[in-house]
Amino acid sequence: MRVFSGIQPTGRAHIGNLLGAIHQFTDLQNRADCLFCVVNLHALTLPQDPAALRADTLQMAALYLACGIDPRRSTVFVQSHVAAHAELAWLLGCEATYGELGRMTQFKDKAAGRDSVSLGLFAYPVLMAADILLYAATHVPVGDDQRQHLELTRDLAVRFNARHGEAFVVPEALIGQAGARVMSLQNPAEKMSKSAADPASRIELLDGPDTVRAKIRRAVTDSGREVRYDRTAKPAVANLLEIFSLLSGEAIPALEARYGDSGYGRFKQDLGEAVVAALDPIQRRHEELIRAPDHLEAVLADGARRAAALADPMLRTVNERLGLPG
Ligand code: ATP
Ligand code: LTN
Repeated sequence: MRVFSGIQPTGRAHIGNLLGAIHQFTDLQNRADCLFCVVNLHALTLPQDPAALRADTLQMAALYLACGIDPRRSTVFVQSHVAAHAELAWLLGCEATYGELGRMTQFKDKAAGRDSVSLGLFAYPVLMAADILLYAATHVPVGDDQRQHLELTRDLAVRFNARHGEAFVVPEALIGQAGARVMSLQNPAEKMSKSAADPASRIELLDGPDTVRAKIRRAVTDSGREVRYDRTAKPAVANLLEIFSLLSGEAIPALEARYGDSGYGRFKQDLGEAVVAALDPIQRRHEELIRAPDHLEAVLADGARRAAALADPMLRTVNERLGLPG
């Protein structure tokens, strides 16, 4: 079992990234060969400030470690340190079609309302396919929003193998059940997202205790005052219950039993404290890693070496299949 996944270093990671993606990563590293990447080339698909991107890249790598990814067990690296990602993306881009890329819902969402859309934003899923296929990954843990990109990755692998000869492993998505789709605190019909304009819509992993408490207090709830898990009738409360359960380890029925009739006030207050308690150790470890960046930089340099040692032979095979001289 070879696992690959990536998170963009744009803005601040939030509890959706933690519950949908990173919790799966820390679980998988105990039973699979894992690579976890900070996908900074993907971040360039939307305008970025260079100094902020540099800082956010290190911050995201520090968060991986702070959340429990162990660099002795997993390979942790930065996408732009391994040139093979961009090279394979070009080659796969020659297999992908305009029609299939235009059908990607993430592209349609991110392109909507912009008067100019870059080739990079359009080709985003091709670079993602390159990330995965380079390492012959068998499994890709992601949140529910990445399902369509994984299907495209599989299609590209199958198409390349059929046209040019066997080169790629066809990967499977690993989408957890609980936590795969944490919703916005301000609009339970939208997923919690780094790029949403309103910071009150998400709890960032580095939000201080008072910010966390205030965001939970301000989170929208549904009509009525009963704390009950019902995704259709009570989507906002159901989302808060899921977050509470996943971060505290208590089952949802136990939470319903405790808070069912006591109104939203006490429920939100205790949820705020549960989130603060879950984030505290992550923030302490993150702070230590950022304060002494030598360790982090050494981890990333070693990660890039290990990743390149796997990627380079795959790129040679692909070049060979396509008739590119070695
Ligand atoms: P944006 O919303 O700006 O596109 P993002 O918050 O989705 O950014 P990514 O780096 O694109 O962040 O996602 C990293 C991982 O976190 C992916 O596996 C993604 O599926 C997962 N993820 C993102 N948002 C959520 C969410 N609300 N619930 C569960 N998982 C999520
Ligand atoms: N598109 C992903 C981030 C990403 C990724 C990957 C995830 C880029 N490359 C490879 C898994 C495997 C997202 O979450 N928005």
